[in-house]
Amino acid sequence: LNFAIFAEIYNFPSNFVWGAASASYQIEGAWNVDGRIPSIWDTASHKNNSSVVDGSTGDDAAMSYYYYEKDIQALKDIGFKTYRFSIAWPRVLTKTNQVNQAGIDYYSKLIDRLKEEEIKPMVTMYHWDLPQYLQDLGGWTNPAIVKYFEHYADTLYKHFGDRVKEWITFNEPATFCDGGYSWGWHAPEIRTEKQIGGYLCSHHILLAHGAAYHLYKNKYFADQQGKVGICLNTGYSFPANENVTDEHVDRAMHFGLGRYANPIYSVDGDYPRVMREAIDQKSTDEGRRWSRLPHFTTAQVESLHGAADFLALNYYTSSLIQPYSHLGWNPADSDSEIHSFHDDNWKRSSSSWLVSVPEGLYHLLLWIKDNYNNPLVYITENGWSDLPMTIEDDGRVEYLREHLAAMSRAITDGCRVETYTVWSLTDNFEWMRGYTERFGIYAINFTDPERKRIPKNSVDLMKQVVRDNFVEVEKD
Ligand code: PNW
Repeated sequence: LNFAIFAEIYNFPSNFVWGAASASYQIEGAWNVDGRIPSIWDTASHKNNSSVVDGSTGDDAAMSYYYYEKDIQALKDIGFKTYRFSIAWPRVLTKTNQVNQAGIDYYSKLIDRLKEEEIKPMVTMYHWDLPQYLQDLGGWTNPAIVKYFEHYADTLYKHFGDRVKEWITFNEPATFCDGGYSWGWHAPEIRTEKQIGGYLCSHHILLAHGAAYHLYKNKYFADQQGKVGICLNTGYSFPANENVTDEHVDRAMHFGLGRYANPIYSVDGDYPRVMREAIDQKSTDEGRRWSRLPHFTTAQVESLHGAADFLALNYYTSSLIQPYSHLGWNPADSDSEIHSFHDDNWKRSSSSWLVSVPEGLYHLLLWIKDNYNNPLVYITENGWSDLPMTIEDDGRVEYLREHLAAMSRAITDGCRVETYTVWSLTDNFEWMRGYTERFGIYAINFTDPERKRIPKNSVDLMKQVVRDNFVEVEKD
């Protein structure tokens, strides 16, 4: 049986950039060496009865602090031209906001080595490892943090901006703001009533992003000529049945993606109107003196509006949606009053939240094009989980094929997607799931002191895609 005969081919533009992604706390290890100060993930994973399911930590992880050459080799073997990694804030600045030279030296070395191999560094400034001393001040719920982040960004531009031309301020605030400050299932594990903490977090994240963006434009752009964006994650919301309208879909999208994207990328700026009105009204009804969703001043709205050179998008999965009003019951206390769930037919990964919906990526990209005036988009994460040491990772191969095909179709339909970095280069510390769920295209046995990077079948797929600039998908 010749596979090619039964395959459809999806092409990519000739200048398309392929790569892989990672994050500091998930891979580096070396948590207490060379002046690194504690982060909220050290606190969460070290405490007694931690919420990490297997009781593990990122203390050693993939040991990329020592074995970064193995990561570079793994990228090189595929032919990847970009590497998205994050810098650990607790490695590069001390508690008194002085430079920690050892931390700077580590990233400088990594960046230089990547450039020698002609792999472009794409740097995330914040992938969830907040210095613990800042959390002790309230973390992202305290407006004072905006200044700390701006100074951190300044430090990164100053030391690395000569070589780094793609900056991502934040990774997935939708995950860590509500996870960390509303529901409490992510570090710093704080629960607050009715998302008050999560809304404060997203508000200050947006202001901190704006500050970092304008700092770059005013102080560094003339010399460094790079781009600054923010990384947002969302699925697409499919109507569960014919009674669910486009308005419901837009409402779900605005409460999810729009909460972060509208202030920066929409035509008018500021939070989505549906969100503003709903939360203000509920806050009044709850007897509050002010809204749970903070307000931007007019100057802040204007300053955030257009404050990005690209949109970094993480896409994993999608949902079916139905408004509460159709259900006649309240499945959850949510401000959007939209219930989302999975179709039983969607293929399941090893992560309970992750089902395969390639069509969602296609619809999401078109929704972004239509709602945000067709911004430049980098897909900075997309990936699939399986069990440890699954080298024959056929589930991932199929997931990646179908999602790359969906991306190709969106590009054909006018979306400006120019880069794709798969999540993740290697197996790593998967947050509260510890080492029980694996996202790498290279496997790691975490009891192996050498942390050998072992190619899974998806490495062969990515080699072929990079070489040919097309992907084949089996026909039904
Ligand atoms: C992302 N969801 O997190 C993160 O950026 C990575 O650090 C992480 O390892 C990866 O995806 C896999 O989990 C997400 O529930 C966490 O939809 C949860 C969701 C999406 C992304």
